[in-house]
Amino acid sequence: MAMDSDTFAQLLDTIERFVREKLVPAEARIAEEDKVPDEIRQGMRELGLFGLTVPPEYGGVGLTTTEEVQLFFILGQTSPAIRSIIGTNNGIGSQGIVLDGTEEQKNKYLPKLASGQMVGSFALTEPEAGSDAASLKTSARRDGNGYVLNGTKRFITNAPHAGLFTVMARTDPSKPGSDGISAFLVEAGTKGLTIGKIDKKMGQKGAHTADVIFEDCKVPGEALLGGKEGLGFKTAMKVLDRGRLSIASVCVGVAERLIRDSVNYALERKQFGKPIAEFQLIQAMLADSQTECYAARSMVMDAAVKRDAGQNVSMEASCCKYYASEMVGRVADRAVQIYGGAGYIADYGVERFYRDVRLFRLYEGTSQIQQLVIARHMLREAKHA
Ligand code: COS
Repeated sequence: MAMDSDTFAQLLDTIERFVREKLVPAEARIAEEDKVPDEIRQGMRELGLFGLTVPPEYGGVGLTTTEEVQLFFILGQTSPAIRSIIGTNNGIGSQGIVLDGTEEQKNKYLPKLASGQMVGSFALTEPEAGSDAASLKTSARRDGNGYVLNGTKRFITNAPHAGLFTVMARTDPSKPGSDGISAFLVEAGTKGLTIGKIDKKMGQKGAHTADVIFEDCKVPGEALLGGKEGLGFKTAMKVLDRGRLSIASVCVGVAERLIRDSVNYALERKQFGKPIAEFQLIQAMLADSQTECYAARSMVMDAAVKRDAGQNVSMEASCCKYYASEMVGRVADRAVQIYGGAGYIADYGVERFYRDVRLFRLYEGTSQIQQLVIARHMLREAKHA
């Protein structure tokens, strides 16, 4: 249920202040040290930011999708790595349980994820199964009342910090596609589960990914998400529908930040005897960024409203993720151009965003996968018309 508008406005106000006063000043240090300081994690816990999308009956804030995207328009206005700290608990690391978990699984894990006491992680990708997620090879062989997992998951966000993994594994080897896949809730520390070394990434320093390796990792029968085999792929796809909208809203937030910084820089920086903001070629870049960002924001709001009204927004979520992630790439590129030489120098921070936003076009489905999902929906609808 939506919050009353005053309470929600207050929440947005608090987040806006937190971003401005605590997060933006810490950006350079986080990138330098490749670590989000404990006091920021704690501040995020105190503000309830780990449980924004977890229903209130399990200790979360229970934001509607419309509220969530508005919040991320604001929380996105800082280094994406900071958002990533709470990203999995609000998105792919909790939503499988919210959507398809048994009551027991919800009661056991959601309060811990909502409070930030436990970090949730989503283990779908494998060395040889990225875009083609349904070809995953990690196996879950039945063993007595439980299962034994074997396989390697790759580039798993927040894996080094996670207390719980939603793991997609094949329970039925006779079915090579999506039907044979089930989802499991596997706790960190389970014998046979190890985490690889932290990946060295192009950007988003402070947010960590790593391999998650299962070697004869035995889990109890209760670890099967929803208590039913064969539903894991569908759960993953539903989780990604919401995740993609959320990523799109973060892209809008980052773009708004970069546009603001670009405008301020253009007003300050003087060349040929006047601020560069007075030159029409600079104005054209600002106008293009603003127009595209506004388009992405409107798309995200429209899809969120539709989702809250109970409509299937798989296609819209892909449209939003596709457009917004490509848009923020162009906005970041123009920001570097407006800053000129300074845009290439680390002290100004713009080059860091330029690298950070590159990931948005890759994770939770590449731009090409979004195109494919969009086109499939269009063709399916046309066939059924
Ligand atoms: N919601 C619910 N069910 C869905 C769904 C969705 N959004 N998308 C697909 N499904 C269902 C389909 O309806 C189908 O069910 P039936 O067999 O009962 O008809 C089943 O899942 C398989 O779907 P599909 O045939 O479309 O699967 P494909 O193997 O062709 O793959 C893509 C679909 C490519 C879209 C999928 O693999 C994908 O999204 N890949 C990218 C993965 C990704 O984002 N990885 C990022 C890592 S996670 S951070």
